[in-house]
Amino acid sequence: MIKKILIANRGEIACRVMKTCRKLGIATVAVYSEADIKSLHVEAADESVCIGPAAARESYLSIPKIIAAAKKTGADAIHPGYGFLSENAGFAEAVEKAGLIFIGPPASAILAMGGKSESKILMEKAKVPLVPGYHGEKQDEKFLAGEASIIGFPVLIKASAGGGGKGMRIVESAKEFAEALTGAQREAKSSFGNEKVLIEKYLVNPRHVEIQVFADSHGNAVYLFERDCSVQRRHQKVMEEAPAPGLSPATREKMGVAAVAAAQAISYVGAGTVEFLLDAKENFYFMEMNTRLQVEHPVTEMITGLDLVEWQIKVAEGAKLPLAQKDLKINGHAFEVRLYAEDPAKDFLPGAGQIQFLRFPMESDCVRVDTGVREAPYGEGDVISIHYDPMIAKIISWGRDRETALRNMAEALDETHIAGPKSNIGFLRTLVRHPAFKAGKINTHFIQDHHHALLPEKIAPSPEALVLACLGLLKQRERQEEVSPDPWNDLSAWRIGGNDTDRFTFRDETGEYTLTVSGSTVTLPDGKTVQAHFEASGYDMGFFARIDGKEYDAIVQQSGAHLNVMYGGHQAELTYADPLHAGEGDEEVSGKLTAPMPGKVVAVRVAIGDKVKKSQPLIIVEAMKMEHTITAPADGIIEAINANVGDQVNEKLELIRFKV
Ligand code: MV4
Repeated sequence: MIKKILIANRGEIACRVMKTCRKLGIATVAVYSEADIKSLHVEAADESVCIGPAAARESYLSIPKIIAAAKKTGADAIHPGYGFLSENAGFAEAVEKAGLIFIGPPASAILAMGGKSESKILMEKAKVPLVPGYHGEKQDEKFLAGEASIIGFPVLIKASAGGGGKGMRIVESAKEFAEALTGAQREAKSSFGNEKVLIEKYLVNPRHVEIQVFADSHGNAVYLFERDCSVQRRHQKVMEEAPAPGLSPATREKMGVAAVAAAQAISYVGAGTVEFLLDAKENFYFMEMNTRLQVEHPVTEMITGLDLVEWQIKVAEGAKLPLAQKDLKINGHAFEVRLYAEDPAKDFLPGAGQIQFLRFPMESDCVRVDTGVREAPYGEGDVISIHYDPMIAKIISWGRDRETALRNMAEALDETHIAGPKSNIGFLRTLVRHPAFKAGKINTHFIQDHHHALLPEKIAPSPEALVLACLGLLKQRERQEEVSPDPWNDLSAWRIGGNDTDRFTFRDETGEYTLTVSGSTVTLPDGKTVQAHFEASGYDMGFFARIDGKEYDAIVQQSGAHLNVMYGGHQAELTYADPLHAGEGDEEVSGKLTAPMPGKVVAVRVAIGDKVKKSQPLIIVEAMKMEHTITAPADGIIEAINANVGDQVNEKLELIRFKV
């Protein structure tokens, strides 16, 4: 029996594994890098070991450091999570060699599925359907061009060692073949150090449907049905669901049987996923096998009622699978969305930085949140680090049918609020309301095909958002003046300088908006008026508001001149030109100094605790071949430094915390 598990991972997955360990009474050991000292996964573990600097290569990817941490703490097993070392055969081997249990497949199974061409040869033998194509050793241009003609155009050239779409070329006709081959080989060589390619029939609008399989060490294997992960951008999943919408029971069974055959062909043990492409006629073709637990496993848990991490641990202990195929049933429908720190408007550019405000939806039988960060601002606000994946959380919904599950997801997203790093929350809210998505009309080109509906042009802030911004600022002023509030304040109580009217000017990319507040009458930029009132709510940035009789539960978060207005599924980002602090610029004198643009830190001129003079250079960031010097805004003290020389930093990432 396993008594103590070391989790060789961080964040959301580390927290997820610990949840099951707690349930089973298994002790947990977290490992962490210097960037993760204050992370939730460290706090949640029974014990923790620091394994090195922020850079993953020197911490979460260091096999010797992780094994040493397991030895030191007396763990008897290691769970690799996903990403990092989870599909590294050398790691699985090293863990076993150290006399520890690897909670994952045998190294031989990881290796068997490691190469695209090699795995396809094995799958062909096991009678798992493959896309018509050539995946052999011969690589000369004439031969491959001949194969392409036999397959029939369009064909797809793929890097044999590849993944994630790198080294992929669609070829429409024979005359384009030679040039496309040269390009694919060059990209394969530079990305994977190996120019070997394979040729396949190009499927025009396939769906990505994957089967969850489980095998034990006694030769038993089952499938836990499928997940549809077609909604992706840049080969990154954004939304997953189970079961696949519209899939016939007959195809489901055929795919399940094929996936189990794939697992058995490589003597698989543990949790694995067999990925297929599915065409419009429900033909399915093997793509690859992921020899680990996957990010999207919760949707399978929601429709089967099982705990896949619990199964992984039991199988690793040598137990038989808890259930046989005939005992497994699909119950209802589940969705998962991945909340990322990224900017959809900038082609999903990954973001980073300190979370200023974060509220998750209430969890229930129908809503689950898997995350590695804490809600804010109860604490200091966790940091989404530039060193790791920018996923903030996964939000998972369940319903008795697809429509109900999707409605539950839409509501859960409306209850989710985040400020600080830019996030894809607005994009996700739009996605779950898209008519084609609602109708289950999805394939791997969904985001591209519906780009305009999903990523609309920036529109002017709504009147409600502007009024709520005014109320938020007035509420803040009230707190600063420490006036004890009556419920439903008369706004005129917070007038400044004896004027009859307060004037607020906000800006965003769409323009400038000025509102005036006089008593409870707010005049909008277009001259119309509304009646507005507010009442403080439980936490600092939140309040209840009534605008022309309609009620709002709002949050206004402010950092410097930057305002985030969040209310019932809406978010507006505004710049507030504060007349009392005119000329101070965007950054507060005390507070955070942030990167002016994405770039590389080339010098750090100060240390924590240093006393500095106004205008003294603190950090130099190189971007677009120019150096940008960040200087002290006033005489003060350096409280924290969040960057090292050589770090790649994103715009608005907090580099230095500064105190006057
Ligand atoms: C394909 C394909 C169409 N036809 N193979 C993309 C990543 C790589 N793992 C496999 N990929 C694809 N292979 C054939 N023969 C279309 C894709 C593809 C894709 C697959 C799954 C999820 C998203 C995708 C987005 C674009 C292309």
